[in-house]
Amino acid sequence: MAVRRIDVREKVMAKNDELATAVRGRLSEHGVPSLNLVSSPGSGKTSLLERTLDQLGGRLTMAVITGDVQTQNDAERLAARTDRLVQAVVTGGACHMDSRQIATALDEIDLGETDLLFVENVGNLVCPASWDLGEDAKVVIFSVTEGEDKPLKYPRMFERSDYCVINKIDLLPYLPFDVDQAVAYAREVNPELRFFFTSALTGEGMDGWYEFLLELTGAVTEITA
Ligand SMILES: Nc1nc2c(ncn2[C@@H]2O[C@H](COP(=O)(O)OP(=O)(O)OP(=O)(O)O)[C@@H](O)[C@H]2O)c(=O)[nH]1
Ligand SMILES: [Mg+2]
Repeated sequence: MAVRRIDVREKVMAKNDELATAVRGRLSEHGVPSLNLVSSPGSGKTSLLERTLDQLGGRLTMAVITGDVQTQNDAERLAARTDRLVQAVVTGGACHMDSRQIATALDEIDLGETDLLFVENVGNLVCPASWDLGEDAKVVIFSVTEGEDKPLKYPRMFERSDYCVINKIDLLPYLPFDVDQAVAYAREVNPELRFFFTSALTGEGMDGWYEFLLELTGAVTEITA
C-alpha cells in the first residue's frame, strides 16, 4: 500500500500567514501600529503594559489583547488600568497565539479610535516565534533573572524580534547578570535589535520606551509640529 504524507503543520501555518496578512491589512488601513510582546513566563510583559497604560493612557488610546494558556489574570490586571475593553484569549493548552484569535479579537475593537495595539503573547520563548499575528513588530522582553545566554539558546525569538526590552534592571545589584554580555549575545543572533533597559517595577528606564511608543504612533510629531 502506498503512503501519502499530509503535512498538516505546513497547511496550518499557511492558513495562519494568510489570516495574519489580513490582520496586518486591517490595522494598516486604520493606521494602527501593533506590537507583539513575547518572552519566557514571568519576564514582566504584563507589568510593562500596566505601567505603560498608567503613564501613556492620557495621551494614547491603547488596545490590548492578552494570550494565556489558562486564566484571564493578565487581562483582568490590565483592565484595571484602562477604560478600554481588554480581550483575553485563553489558548487552552496551546503555547502561542495565532492570527485567527487576533482577527476575532479585532472584531470587538474600534480601530478608528485606537492609536496603538498591544498583544501580550503566551509566556514561552519558543512557540510564539514561529507565528505571525499580523503585528508590525515583535518585542522580546528579556529579564535579568533569566541569564545572559538566552538569546543563544532560543535564537529564533531574538531573530524574529525587532526590539528587546531588558527588564528587571532594579535587580542587577543582586545578580551576576552581565548586561553587556547579554546584549552582545542578542546582537550575535540579530544585529538589528534595538534595546530598552527597564524596570517595570520601579519605572527606571521606562522613559525611552514611552518615547518610542509615542514616536511609533506619530504622537511626538503631532505634539512638536
Ligand atoms: N524586580 C522586578 N520585578 C518585576 C519587574 N517586572 C515584573 N516583575 C515581577 O515579575 C513577576 C512576573 O511579572 P509579570 O508582569 O506577571 O510577567 P509576565 O511576563 O506578564 O508573565 P506571564 O504572562 O505569566 O508570562 C511579578 O511578580 C512582577 O511583579 C521588574 O522590572 N523588576
Ligand atoms: Mg503576563
